[in-house]
Amino acid sequence: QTRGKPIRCRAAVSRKAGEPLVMEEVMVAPPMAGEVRIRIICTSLCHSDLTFWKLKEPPACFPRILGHEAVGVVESVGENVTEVAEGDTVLPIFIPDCGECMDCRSEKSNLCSKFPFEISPWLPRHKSSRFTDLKGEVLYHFLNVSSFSEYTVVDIDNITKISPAIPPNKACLFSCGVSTGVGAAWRTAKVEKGSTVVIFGLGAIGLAVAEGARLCGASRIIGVDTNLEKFDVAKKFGVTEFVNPRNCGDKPVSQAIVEMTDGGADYCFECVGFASLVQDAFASCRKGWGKAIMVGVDKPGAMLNFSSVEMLHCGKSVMGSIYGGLKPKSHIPVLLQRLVDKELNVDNFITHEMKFEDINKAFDLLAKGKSIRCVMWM
Ligand code: CXF
Ligand code: ZN
Repeated sequence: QTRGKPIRCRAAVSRKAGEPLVMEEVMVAPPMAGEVRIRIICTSLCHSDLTFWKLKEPPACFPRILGHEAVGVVESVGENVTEVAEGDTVLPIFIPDCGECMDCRSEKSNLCSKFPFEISPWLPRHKSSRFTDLKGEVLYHFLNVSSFSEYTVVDIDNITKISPAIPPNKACLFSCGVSTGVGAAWRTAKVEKGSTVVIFGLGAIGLAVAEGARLCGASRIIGVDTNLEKFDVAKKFGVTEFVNPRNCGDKPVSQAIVEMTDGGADYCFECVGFASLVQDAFASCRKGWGKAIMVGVDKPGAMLNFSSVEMLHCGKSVMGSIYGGLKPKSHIPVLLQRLVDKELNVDNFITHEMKFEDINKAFDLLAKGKSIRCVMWM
């Protein structure tokens, strides 16, 4: 019985920016009120883990346990937790869904105001860490999840219960990447049947947008990327046409897209994380109804630059999308049902699987752009 006691287990600790993670024994305290301690079954690597591993300035902090795409089993629950019980299979999800605040009660938002999203080193409710190393030094949390550990503690508002029948290597992808992209098409943009969609950046998130757009019945899915190798892969995800901005001659890429689409696309997604590309996405949208959706994460302080007259006269919109606009507790079960019904396909996202202890190899593969998703088994 481990309930109520600290657990000693293995974790991959990020001790210094950009340096290999250190596989070490750590102590994981029991969950406090409103928290859940979970045993991680498997975890995958998202580009945001890499971003915060490399980052030298705040909000970076070390030593930290990164990781936020995972699936696990509840080991024990803190006081006042009734929604899940020991043995339940759960997805930890970085954005909270308290179900009670004005935003969580609204269908229109996924931005909880009880625990506003922030990249904090602490668990949101008690503003403290459940991790220490064997010397007693505090290890910081990451994105409310910290899944690069055999056990972690997560707030109940960041937990979605799922069916144990779903293969864990597929389930874990819904913690972040797949949901972010599919949701951006389904919930944020609300792509309709017959739409023309343009995706800037064919990494994991862009490919997930393609899967979401396909699911919504888009007729044309145009992928934009400077890396030609991405095009072969993207075909498997339903991307029907390609544009390489370096092959557009003197034309800006948006002009090439406007010409291809006879006036502009219905929905254009920025999935790279360059503020300047949001302008290209916006310029590629059709006047009157086109929507540019920001999915990529640029550096803090990056600004968008639009002419106000152009904005006023064109009738287009720009939208931000975090976690694909999905409400974890109500929308993830819907997406997982579509996976079970074989409407949604995530097999092609999993390019690598390995043991958790090989995590530094997984970092290397993603940093070199050789993997889409690498699932690591505990
Ligand atoms: C991102 C979303 C925007 C802030 C940083 C983390 N989410 C997951 O990868
Ligand atoms: Zn992520």
